[in-house]
Parts: sequence; structure tokens; C-alpha cells
Amino acid sequence: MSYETILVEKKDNVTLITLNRPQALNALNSQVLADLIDAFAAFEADATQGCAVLTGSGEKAFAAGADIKEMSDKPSAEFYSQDFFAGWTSHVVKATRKPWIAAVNGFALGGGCELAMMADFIIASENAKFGQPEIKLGVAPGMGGSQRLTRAVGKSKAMDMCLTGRMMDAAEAERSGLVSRVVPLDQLLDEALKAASAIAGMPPLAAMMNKEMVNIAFETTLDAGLVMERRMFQVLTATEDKAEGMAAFVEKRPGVWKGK
Ligand code: CO8
Repeated sequence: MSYETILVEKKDNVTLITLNRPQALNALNSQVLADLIDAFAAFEADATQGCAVLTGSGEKAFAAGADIKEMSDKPSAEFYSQDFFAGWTSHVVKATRKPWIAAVNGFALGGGCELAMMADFIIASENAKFGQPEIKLGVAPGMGGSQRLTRAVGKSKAMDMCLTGRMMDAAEAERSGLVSRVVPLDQLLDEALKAASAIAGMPPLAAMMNKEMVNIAFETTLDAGLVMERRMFQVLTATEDKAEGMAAFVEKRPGVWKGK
């Protein structure tokens, strides 16, 4: 399947999705959203694929934001009536239950930072720059920036980023817990694909439930989260992959997973 604004490649059991509008620093317009919704749905439905990596083409940007040119003349009533930006959370985040990683190369600003934060974790190149500069356009984050950034880095730094619109470099992003690893740009894709391949080699139900559990920690109270965690653990103990995983450990051999 070929797309207008993204590239999709299957690398064994990992799907690599590349935002491909380098002339606009991979700015996110409606076509990018439509293409990503389709690509993530195909990844989710393909039983041979265990993890995805999302990155940006070129060395300069992961994505420099929602497409300002597309939005500049749009009437406010349309932003509301179309529930503009809603599709990102409902179709890209909620509908994708398998794990995926953002490999952030260069600018991740506004919607670009928000898209990276939709991933299960972020691996950044040393030249990565994160920011929520919407305030400078007279607006505010609309794809989760004020919410996911605050949960990721805490109130003080999220306020700093949203109110000043300044950029955070990769070292600060790692210190703040926004990204899990920082690597040189020329190693970014290898590192992200290696991590994705390790995840894709895990028992698939356990991978999905581990993802769901960590996300629950983001969204609920500790007590409710602990109950959910125990229930999911208990469900996993009934799977064939649990029996196989424990037998493989005892027999000192790699497990062979069925996703059952
Ligand atoms: N949307 C559309 N086009 C963009 C965007 C964008 N977000 N970012 C860059 N581009 C385009 C530029 O217009 C330029 O195109 P052209 O050559 O046709 O003029 C091309 O990409 C290269 O960009 P620059 O020449 O600006 O490259 P620089 O290296 O000089 O600067 C920056 C790089 C610093 C990343 C700069 O491009 C920049 O500041 N971009 C905008 C960053 C930004 O503000 N992002 C937030 C966008 S808003 C958002 O995501 C949430 C929704 C807010 C609603 C807004 C309603 C109006």
C-alpha cells in the first residue's frame, strides 16, 4: 500500500512508518492523519507485525507541528463542528493496542511533540528539539500537549514549555522523563528498530497487556490501577504463552509464542 504523505515498510515483524513531507518539515495535515490512521490500522490487523516505529524523513524534523497553512484560514466553527484533532487520539492512540515507538529526529514541535507523546515511548536523536510553541500563534496545544506533557514532565516544566513556547533539547527531555533514550542521529533508526524488534519478539498478549497497564497508570488512581494490574496479571497466567514462557525458562531455551 502506498500513501501520499507517509512511507510504510515492513522489516520482518516490525513496521516502520516515516512521515514524508520534508518540504514542510513533516507538518501534520489532514492527509497525514488519514494516512496514519490507515497505516496504524493495517499494522494493528497484521498478525505478523509485533511493534511499529514512527519517525520523520530527513534529518531536520520528526514533525514541526500541525500544518499551520492548512489551519490558518479555517473558521473556528469548523474546528468545533469537525472536532478537529479528535481523530489523533481516537484512531491513532486508542485503536492501536500493539506497542509502537516514536523515533524523534530533529524538531518535534506543537502537534509533532504531541504525536511523539502518543507513542508508547520516545527514543530521541541528540539533535531532537521538543516544544509546544502554540502560544506564539495565539492558540494552545490541541492534540494532547497540555495533558500528556504535564503527566510526562510535571506541572512546572509543562507550564514553562506551554507558556514560553521555548524548545527543550534532547538532554533536557531525557532528564525530564519525556524520552527514554537519546542516541546519535546516525544510530537513531537502528536503536529504535532494535528496541521494536525486541518487543515484537515478546509474547504478544503480554506485550499488549503491559502497554495497557502502564497506560492505566496514566489515567486512573493508584488503587484502581493496582486492581487492574492484578487482574491482567491473573488473566495472563491463563495463557498458553505463560505456560510456554515458564517451561522455556526451566528448560533453558527460547520461548516460542502463539499469542494465545
Ligand atoms: N506547518 C506548515 N508548514 C511548516 C510548519 C508547520 N507547522 N513548520 C515548518 N513549515 C514549513 C515552512 O513554512 C517552510 O516552508 P516554505 O519553504 O514553503 O516556506 C518549511 O517548512 C521549512 O521551514 P522553515 O523555513 O521555517 O525552516 P527553519 O529551519 O527556518 O525553521 C522551525 C524551523 C523553527 C521548526 C520553523 O519552521 C517553525 O517555527 N515552524 C513552526 C513550528 C510551530 O509553530 N509548530 C506548532 C504548529 S501549531 C500546532 O501544532 C497545534 C495547533 C495550533 C493551531 C494554530 C491555528 C492557526
